[in-house]
Amino acid sequence: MKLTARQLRDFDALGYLVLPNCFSESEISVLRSEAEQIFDTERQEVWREKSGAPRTAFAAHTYNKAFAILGCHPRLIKPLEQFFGEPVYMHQFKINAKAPFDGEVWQWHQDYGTWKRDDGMPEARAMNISVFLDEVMAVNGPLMFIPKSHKLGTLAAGHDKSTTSYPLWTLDKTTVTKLVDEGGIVAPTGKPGTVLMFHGNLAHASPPNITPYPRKIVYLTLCAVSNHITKFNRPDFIAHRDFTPIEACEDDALLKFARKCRQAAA
Ligand SMILES: O=C(O)CCC(=O)C(=O)O
Repeated sequence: MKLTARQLRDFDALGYLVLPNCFSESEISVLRSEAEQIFDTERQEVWREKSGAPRTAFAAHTYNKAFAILGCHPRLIKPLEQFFGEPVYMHQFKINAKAPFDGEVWQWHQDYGTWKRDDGMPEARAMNISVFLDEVMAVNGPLMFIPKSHKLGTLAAGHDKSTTSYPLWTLDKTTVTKLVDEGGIVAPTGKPGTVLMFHGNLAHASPPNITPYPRKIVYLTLCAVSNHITKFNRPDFIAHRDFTPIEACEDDALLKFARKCRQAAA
């Protein structure tokens, strides 16, 4: 999958790109059911909300076959190789659950703020490319972006270690108000299989999910290999230390895996 000149221009102007219908329901349904099984396990990589509901499963590409395939899927790897003009490695991989009724807030932040301060990533030459496993709606805790905020570099932030179970460098209310005056707020929605890529400096957040609708999203944080991290403060299942360039798998690898799972279950 190659981004068009128009898509690259839109990304540069706004800081994000929505790519609907990237993965079929057959591909997504196997990922969805594997994610649910992972969230049911007690592993150090599965973090929970204060209520005990699942929040994030880190590094599933290292212990689950379906997510290992997704972690090298050409529909995700190729656009970012194209964007950075070089091979990429996996800086972080997470499945965020945003559980029905219990999924908590993600405060306003820029991802690169954390990658720079905690992981010593030299430049904002990494970004999230995410895949919706459930339908993301206006009401079930969608990601909210402040368009154009990626143009302002890395902003001052405070280290929030208390609001949720996951420490984050967050933006204060005055900063967010100024950014929103300029760019407004958008909350991209979409069917399962939608892909969303966003710049490492794009300010974003998500509200709690108080609906019965699940909202699972997988995030691959892909970093240009020459821009690998230099500090190792966080556990390696959160900030990976393997800077090997990812080699993309075949485009139909997930479909073949889904078919095998269906045959095994029949
Ligand atoms: O999944 C979400 O709702 C937010 C995730 C997020 O902001 C992040 O991973 O940086």
